[in-house]
Amino acid sequence: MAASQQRLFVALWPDAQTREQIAAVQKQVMTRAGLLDGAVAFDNLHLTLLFLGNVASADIARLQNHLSRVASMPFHLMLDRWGQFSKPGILWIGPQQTPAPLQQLHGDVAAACRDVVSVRESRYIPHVTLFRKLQQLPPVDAFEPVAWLVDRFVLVASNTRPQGAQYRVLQEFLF
Ligand code: 2AM
Repeated sequence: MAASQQRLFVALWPDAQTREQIAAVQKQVMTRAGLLDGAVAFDNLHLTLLFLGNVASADIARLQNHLSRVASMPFHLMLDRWGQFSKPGILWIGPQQTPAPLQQLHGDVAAACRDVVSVRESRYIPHVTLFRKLQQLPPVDAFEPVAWLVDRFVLVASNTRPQGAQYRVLQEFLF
């Protein structure tokens, strides 16, 4: 029987080369700080555009339809700064300056989703989480900025399990 609802989010999903570069930054911290736990799994690395939470399965096709109307030009995104959310021990990398097309895309995705599901307003901080649930945030060094050519976004279903989240890309939306 199909689940009556799914936990969803909209994200930028790194291409293979960008994913490797992000993972290299993650590895650099692990090696230097001797971290054993908390690293986000390689396949799960992503940048959230909008977290939707639980969405009724019956609404997903309509959501996909609305998202397919979101347009953008491809744009460059430079991941060149560290950031942290100290409460859940999150360490991330993100852009020093949010490119205008990314801010626009976030707004357009939110507007498209709002027609179908309720979307909470909060300040958008674009980031790729590298580590979660760290007891102590490790010292971080300068890193080789990751240059990402963004030409699509994805709708993702998240299955939270005790051994970690499992993500499944439901649809890719090319610009
Ligand atoms: P995070 O990387 O900072 O944890 C899937 O859970 C994605 O949605 C993650 O990238 C997560 O961001 C993001 N997200 C945003 N708000 C969330 C929330 N309230 N609960 C869970 N994930 C959230």
